[in-house]
Amino acid sequence: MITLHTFGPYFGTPDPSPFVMKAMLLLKFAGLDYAEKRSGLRKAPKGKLPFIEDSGVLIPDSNFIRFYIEEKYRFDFDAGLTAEQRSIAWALEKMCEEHLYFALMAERWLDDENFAKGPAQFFAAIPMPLRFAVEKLIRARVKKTLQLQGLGRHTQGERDRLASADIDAIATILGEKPFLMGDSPCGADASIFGFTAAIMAPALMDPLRAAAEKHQNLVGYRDRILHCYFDSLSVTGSSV
Ligand SMILES: N[C@@H](CCC(=O)N[C@@H](CS)C(=O)NCC(=O)O)C(=O)O
Repeated sequence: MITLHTFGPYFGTPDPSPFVMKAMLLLKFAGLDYAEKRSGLRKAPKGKLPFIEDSGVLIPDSNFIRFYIEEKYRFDFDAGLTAEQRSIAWALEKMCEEHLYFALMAERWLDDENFAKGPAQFFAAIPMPLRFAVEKLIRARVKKTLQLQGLGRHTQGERDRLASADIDAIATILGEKPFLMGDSPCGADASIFGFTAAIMAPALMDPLRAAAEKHQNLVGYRDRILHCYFDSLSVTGSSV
C-alpha cells in the first residue's frame, strides 16, 4: 500500500497544500489505494510535502510522484489528449505551481488576518510564548522566499492583479467542460483542483478567493471534484 505524507485537513479543504491535494488526486485518478500519514516535514526527503512511500521507496515532489505512477503503474494521466492539449495542460499547471502559488503564499502568510485564521493553526500545539517566536521566524522566512522569488516585491494590489489574470486564464480554458480538457480528468486537473480548492478555502477570506468565486465554472469544478473524489467530511469538517 502506498503511503502519502500530508499535513491533514485544514481551512475547510482536504489539505492546506495545493501540492498535497494534487498528489491525492493523482493517486485517485490512477485508481491506486493509499493511506495518508500526517508525519510533518521531518521525514520529507526534500523538506517539503507531499512525498509518497511505496514498498520502501520514497518519492518526493508531486511532479515526480506523477512520473513515478506513470512509469511504475503504467498509467497515462493524459491518455486521449492531443499533443497540443497535453502542452496546454502542462503550461497551465506550471502557471499555477510556479506563479499563482506564490501569490497564494503571500495572501496566507503576509496578511495578518489570514495568517491568524489560517497558517497560525499549524503552530497551535507549541506552548506560549515560544509559539510567537516560531511564528515570527517562519513568517520572516516566507517573506524572504517571496522577496527572492519576486512576487513579494509587489504591493498586495499588484500581486492580486497578476494572480487574477492566472485565475481568469484557468476559468477561460476550463469553459463549460467538466474537466480541463474534456469529459474526463487529465493530469493537470489534479494540480488545478489543488489550487482552486486552496484559493477558495472556506476558512480564508482574501481577494484571490473573490477573484475565483466570480467564475461560476470554477466553483462548479471545485465542487464536482470534491464530490466525486473526496468524502464530504473533507469539505466541511476541517479542523480549522
Ligand atoms: N514542487 C513541490 C512543491 C511542494 C511544496 O512547496 N510544498 C510546501 C507546502 S505547499 C511545503 O511542504 N513547504 C514546507 C516548507 O517549505 O518548509 C511539489 O510539487 O510537490
